[in-house]
Amino acid sequence: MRKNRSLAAWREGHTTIGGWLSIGNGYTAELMAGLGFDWLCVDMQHGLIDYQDLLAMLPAISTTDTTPIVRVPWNEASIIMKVLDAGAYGVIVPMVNNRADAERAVAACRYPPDGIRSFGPLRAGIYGGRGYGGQANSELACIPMVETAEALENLDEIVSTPGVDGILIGPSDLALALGLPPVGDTDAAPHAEAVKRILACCRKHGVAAGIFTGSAAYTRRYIDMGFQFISLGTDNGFLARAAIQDLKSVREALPEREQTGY
Ligand code: 3PY
Ligand code: MG
Repeated sequence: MRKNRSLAAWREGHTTIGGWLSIGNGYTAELMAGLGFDWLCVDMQHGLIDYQDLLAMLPAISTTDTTPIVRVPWNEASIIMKVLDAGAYGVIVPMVNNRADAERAVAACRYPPDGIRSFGPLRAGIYGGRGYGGQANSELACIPMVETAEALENLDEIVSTPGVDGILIGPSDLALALGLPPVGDTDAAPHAEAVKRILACCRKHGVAAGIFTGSAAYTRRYIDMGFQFISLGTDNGFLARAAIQDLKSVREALPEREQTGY
């Protein structure tokens, strides 16, 4: 079976940099994959992406060595199994609140006897190649998100759930959980403390710690703290930031009365 390069890097203690895909399009997925991210996450929770889009985006990512990961809309076995069958090598599961939620996510990612995944890896078998059925349980990453008040209370039991390969912090929902505005890249003390606590818990249990960001500055900070998988930014965010910057620079060169546009 094709190796999961990102999961192997986490197991060896390395740091990986990923990107986030919110635009449901094979072309933008291929463009982003060609830029050299270690992994890309196709976001079916908040991204404007449905299953037909996913079927174009995963093969687009497969033109490169970038690891294809999918965030499912919710912790439901049916969609977890369908994205795995389409060739996802990692599944990010939002809003995991307790041990039972984490166990449910893991079970959906693993074939019996380790879990309840049903067999039918239509595209996954092509992408993964020979040996997929026998090796999938140890090659595919199950990544619950910690981003709620309840999850903070049950942190140890979530992180130590057998079969959990990584924990992804959702910083905006975490901010809401702490009574703060939903801003992910924040210096607010309770947020920074919660992030540190989650990271320490992952280290204690030998689980890779990951976090979503919207900036190079926060990505660098989280690399220095020891996070092993960090999302640097989103396709829509990169596009908007570059367009705003260029538009601003040329508008500033116009006569003052034309600077605001027509
Ligand atoms: C969050 O910040 O809550 C996320 O889930 C990132 O997408
Ligand atoms: Mg979230």
